Amino acid sequence: MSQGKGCFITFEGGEGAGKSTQINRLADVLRRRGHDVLVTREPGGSQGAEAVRHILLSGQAEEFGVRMEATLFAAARSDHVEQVIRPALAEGTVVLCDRYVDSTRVYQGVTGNLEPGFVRNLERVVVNGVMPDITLILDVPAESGLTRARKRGSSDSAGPDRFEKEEVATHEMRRQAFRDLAQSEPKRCKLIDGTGSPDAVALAVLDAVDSVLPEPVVPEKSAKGR
Ligand code: T5A
Repeated sequence: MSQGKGCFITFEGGEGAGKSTQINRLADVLRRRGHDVLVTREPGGSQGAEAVRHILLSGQAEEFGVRMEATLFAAARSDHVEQVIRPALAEGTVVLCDRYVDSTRVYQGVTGNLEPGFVRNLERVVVNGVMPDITLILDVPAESGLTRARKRGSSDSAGPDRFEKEEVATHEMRRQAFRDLAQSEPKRCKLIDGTGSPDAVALAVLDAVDSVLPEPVVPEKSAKGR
C-alpha cells in the first residue's frame, strides 16, 4: 500500500454514474469479509470540508471564477485528508471515497480551463502524499448519467446543483477526460463500464478491487480459545 496500513480506493465519473451506489455495495461486501471500512466523499467528508461543500455546490463561488472554486475544493480536500483519510489509513482502514483529485483535474482542469500547472501544484500540496491505491472510473454516457441524477433528484426533492446544471456537451467532455485519465495512468485507474445493471457493475468493481486489496488480518486465537 502507498500509505499507512490501510487501502485507499476512490470512485470517479460523471454525474449519476453510480458512484454512491457502488461504494455502498462494496462497503457491505468488504465489511462482511472482515475489513474495517470508512465511506466518505468529496467535497466534504470532514467537518471543515462539509462546511465548504454547500458554498461550492450551491454555486455561490461560481461568480468568483474557476481559480477560486479550485482553491475551495483544495481547502476542503486538505481538511478531509488530514482530519479523516490519513488517520484512517494509518489504522488499517479501507477508505472508500466518492471523488478525489481526479474530479478537480477534470472539472476545474479540463472543462474549467484552469492552467495545468496550477492544478498540479495545488494537488501536490493538498494531498501531501496521500494518493489512491486504486481509482475506479465509472463510465456512463453523459446523457444517461444526467437522466439518472435527475430522476434521483426529483425523488429526493433536491434540484440540480451548480455542476449538474451545465450543458450535456460539457458533461460529455468530462466523460472523455476521465477516459483519457484511465489511459494515461493505467496502473492506478481502472475504467469500469457503468451502463450495466447495478449487480453487473458491482462484480466488475469487486474484481478490480480484489487485485489490490489483501485479505483482512484475522487476529490469532488465544491458546485458551483453541
Ligand atoms: N466536483 C467535485 C468538482 O467540480 N471538483 C472536485 O474536486 C470535486 C471533488 C459533487 C459535484 O462537485 C463536483 C463534481 C460534482 O458535480 P455530488 O452531489 O457529490 O456533487 O454529486 P456526484 O458525485 O456527481 O454524485 P451523484 O449522486 O450525482 O452520482 P453518483 O453517486 O455517481 O450516482 P448514484 O449512485 O447516486 O446513482 C444515481 C441514480 O442512478 C441510479 C441510482 O439508484 C440513483 O437513483 N443508479 C443506476 N440506475 C441504473 N443502473 C445502474 N447501474 C445504476 N447505478 C445507480
